[in-house]
Amino acid sequence: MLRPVRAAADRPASHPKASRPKAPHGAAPLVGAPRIETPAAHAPPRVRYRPGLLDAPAQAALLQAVRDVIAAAPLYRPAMPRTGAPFSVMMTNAGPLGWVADRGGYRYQPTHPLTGKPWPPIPAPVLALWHELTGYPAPPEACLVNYYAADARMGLHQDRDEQALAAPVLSLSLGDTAIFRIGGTARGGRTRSLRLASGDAILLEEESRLAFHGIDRILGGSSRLLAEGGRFNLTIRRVTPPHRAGA
Ligand code: MD3
Ligand code: FE
Repeated sequence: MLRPVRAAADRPASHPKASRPKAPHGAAPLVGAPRIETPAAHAPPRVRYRPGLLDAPAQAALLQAVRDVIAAAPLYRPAMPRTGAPFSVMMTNAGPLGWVADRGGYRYQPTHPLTGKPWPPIPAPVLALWHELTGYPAPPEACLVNYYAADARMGLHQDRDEQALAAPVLSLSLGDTAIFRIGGTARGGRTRSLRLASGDAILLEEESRLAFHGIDRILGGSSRLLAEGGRFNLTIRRVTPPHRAGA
């Protein structure tokens, strides 16, 4: 299974007003620290990180599966709700449900916003990795494919459009290395960063499931996997609670 780690390279709070004594938690309580905050709400959580999980043949097979998804459901550029400002990241999905963003908001829907067609099925190797790494008692419903050109970013956000918030989220990276940042469940707390390289997997569950996170930048040219350069990230999720097992 995945090994829980804490990443190096802790950073100070990006929000200047967020600095405050840490809430007591874990093995190192601070004497006299305030007891009002939810423990760890301002601290980056543990994440289960498996660097280099996928070897070169597995990365090549997963990349081909991503190409097949894009052939059926082309990458499109989402837009921010209300403002309509374009994302720098391009997206598509596989699975019965796909995550979309447009002026109308963020939501899951069964069809591609431009073609109107159902999303293609989640590729078999992705389903196998979900079951192997999560042990979750139901299949995923959404596999969001993000494509980052070298200048793309994703701002700090929480993923909370899913009803099945007790289910884990699995992320798989292909291509150029990304500088990933993760904080606590409260905006403005401490964050730390982690490099996500081609073939790495990260599993977000429990305390990390509602953590703020984002992609600060892509290290252009750091991988030769994609002929066009850039990075794919697959984010695999359960959206609706399963009927029998606990969601
Ligand atoms: C932490 N994607 O699609 S993957 C996203 O690299 C997203 O494309 C980033 O954040 C990417 O929503 C980060 C790692 C990840 C995925 C889901 C998470 C981290 C997460 C859900 C909760 C907490
Ligand atoms: Fe996210």
